[in-house]
Amino acid sequence: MSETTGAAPAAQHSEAAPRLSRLLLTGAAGGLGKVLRERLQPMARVIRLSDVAEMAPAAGPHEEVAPCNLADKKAVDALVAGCDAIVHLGGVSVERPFEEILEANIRGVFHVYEAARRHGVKRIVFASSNHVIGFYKQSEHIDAHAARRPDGYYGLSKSFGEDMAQFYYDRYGIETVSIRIGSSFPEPANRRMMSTWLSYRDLTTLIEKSLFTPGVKHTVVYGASANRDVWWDNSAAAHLGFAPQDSSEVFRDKVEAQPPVAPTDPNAIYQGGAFTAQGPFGD
Ligand code: NAI
Ligand code: 15L
Repeated sequence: MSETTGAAPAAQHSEAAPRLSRLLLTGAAGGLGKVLRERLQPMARVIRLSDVAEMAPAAGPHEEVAPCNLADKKAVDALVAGCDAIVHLGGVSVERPFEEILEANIRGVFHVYEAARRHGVKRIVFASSNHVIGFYKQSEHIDAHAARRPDGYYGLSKSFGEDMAQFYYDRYGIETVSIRIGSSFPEPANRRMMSTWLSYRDLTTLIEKSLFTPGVKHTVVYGASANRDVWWDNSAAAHLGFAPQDSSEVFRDKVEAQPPVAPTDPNAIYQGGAFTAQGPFGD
């Protein structure tokens, strides 16, 4: 059965004790953060919600709010203290001038890994993005070993984050699953997203697998639902056992009722769609 709305099911603390004591969720005030804070609740006794933006709704049971700018190294160090795993969603999530990306995403991810090293956190789930490989054509099928082809400064920052994850595994044994999220919204907004869509239910499952599968080292996995025309092969991440349950197919009639996209439009050519044509900035 497909999940067609963004509404979260009621989260419940089951009879079994949650597997984590304190889970840090960065970017918790953002689009995915708002959805995940409830869905991840059964996995941790407490979820520490962090963002530079105001947290709404305010903390509920099993939640605590810790405002933090990821660009502030000391603040991130204090943020991570006392946590046993991190789901790192925080940062600039679209293409922007390099200086903005540098602070939130590049310095930010360094600060998160340094704090994890200092405080003994051994598992991170990194919200990477399809924009790490955005310059592949939609006619190409790739796996996690394909050379990266970032489609902008944002994609570059996620590529850097994946390298950071690999380095901190090789040097310090901190394990990460980098999820190259496609398009995680209540429903696909356009034809391109018919391929890239990731339902909230499948995202939640993938994060759970990423947190609790033993021995992931640094795994790169594509985050897409079981869509008809998916471009990504997840065989290199088979050990996660991720089997998406949803498909964009239930939205096909609605999406295909939209005006056609010109064959020369980046949205019809590249996996990264319009991101491949944004910028330059500040000329
Ligand atoms: P979002 O933009 O709604 O949320 C990001 C959050 O990060 C915001 O609440 C923002 O205030 C916070 N943030 C930005 N700069 C910060 C800083 N310097 N310090 C602390 N917090 C800061 O994005 P969304 O859609 O929720 O995505 C979450 C993560 O997943 C992002 O890392 C994004 O790049 C990634 N992602 C999301 C996709 C999607 O389809 N929603 C697709 C691919 C990747
Ligand atoms: C992303 O990385 C963005 O964070 C999200 O807002 C969408 O634009 C998504 O990619 C996408 O490619 O659809």
